[in-house]
Amino acid sequence: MPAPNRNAPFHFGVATSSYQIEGAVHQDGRGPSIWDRFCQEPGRIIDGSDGSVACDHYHRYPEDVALMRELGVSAYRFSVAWPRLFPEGRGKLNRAGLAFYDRLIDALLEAQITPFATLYHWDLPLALQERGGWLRRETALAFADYAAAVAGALGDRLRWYSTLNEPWVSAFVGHLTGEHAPGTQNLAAAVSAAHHLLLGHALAKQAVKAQGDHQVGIVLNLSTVYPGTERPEDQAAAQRVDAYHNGWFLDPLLRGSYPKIFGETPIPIQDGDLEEIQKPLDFLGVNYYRKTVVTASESGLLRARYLPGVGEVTQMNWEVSPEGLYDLLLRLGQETGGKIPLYITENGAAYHDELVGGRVDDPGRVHFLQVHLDAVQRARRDGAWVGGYFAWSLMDNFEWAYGYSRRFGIVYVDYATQKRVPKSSYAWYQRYIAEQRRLEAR
Ligand code: IFM
Repeated sequence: MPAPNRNAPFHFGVATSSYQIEGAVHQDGRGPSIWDRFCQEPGRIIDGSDGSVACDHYHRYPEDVALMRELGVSAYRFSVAWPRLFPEGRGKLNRAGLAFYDRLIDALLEAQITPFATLYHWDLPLALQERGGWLRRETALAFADYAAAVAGALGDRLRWYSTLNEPWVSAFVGHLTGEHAPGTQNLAAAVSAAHHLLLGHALAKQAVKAQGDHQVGIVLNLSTVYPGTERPEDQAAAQRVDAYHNGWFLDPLLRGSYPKIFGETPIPIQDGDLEEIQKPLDFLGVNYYRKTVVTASESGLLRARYLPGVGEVTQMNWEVSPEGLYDLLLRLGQETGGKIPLYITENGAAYHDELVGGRVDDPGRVHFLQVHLDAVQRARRDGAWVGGYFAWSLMDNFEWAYGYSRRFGIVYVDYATQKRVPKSSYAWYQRYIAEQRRLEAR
């Protein structure tokens, strides 16, 4: 596959992930994941729900692919569920689980939609967690074996791979704040998990590339961090928070070192790890939702206080801040020397959507998408190399610790009937894509 260049057609797409939409957790030999277990623990999920049925995409994928075809997207970002392929995390490949992705990819290609697969969007096989999960180096090795199996089985049609989705969330929300599976609360554990995730990324990238001429990248959740005032102490606080939210993964990937923000907390680096982790990416996926504004504080791990969003906020209380995306894209262009294409692999918003008379009107989301797409186009005009934009999400789904209480979709899902109802943002995005295609063709 030729390496993408700046003139390659821009992808407009939509994104989802396995545990958030598939359901069918007991079907065709899928093993349990850390999220199946986490959801069973009282108090972890605010509405007490889980992903066992979710959007039933496992059975309804033809309808979902038809929605994408109708929307006019040229790419779909989904994740492969590791426990479907390896119910115990490693060992014998479960062909029945693999067959689902075989069918999905065929349906996408038939609809002229390019599949972009993420290999890990947080659903670690429970069996691996029971042996220590991401705190163990062996999990990174198992991840590489799984990645090789995916590329070996699907690589004749699947060319685009993201190793990890938002490893910052897996490491810090899963192991420091404990709001996500596995629910640990320990800084040393988070730092260890982060390193093993990055090692897993590096080994999986190698393994996928050994299987064919594939494009392999990683997806990070990044946020532009601004100081609340010009005071030097607030600027220093912003730098610390930036090192935590962005630098903790960008620095080892782009520079081969970790930021020095956690004092003596040990990082389980072995000889050669950082060299592997720093090997060039084929693309960098950027998940962007909001900017971050901080001031200095006397307390807390980073001695910073996060300021609440001002102005327009989404249902998550995240401030609508497209300027943060513009600044981020230009910054990443500089940090990568303009040599790596950036893909906005997620961008979107939750709003209080209601189905009224068979319709869902979501002007807030339309506005959100519009201003962020404008920011992307402006950044491109100003020199950022961006290869695509994926709206999060194709449809409402299981929003992790928020259960089904937050709707991010451009398609409404009536969970009682599994009926899909395209929202007005879907119609808006459809018109936007068609218009961009017209402009490109001129
Ligand atoms: O739903 C999540 C997704 O799984 C990862 N990125 C952020 C989204 C919205 O919170």
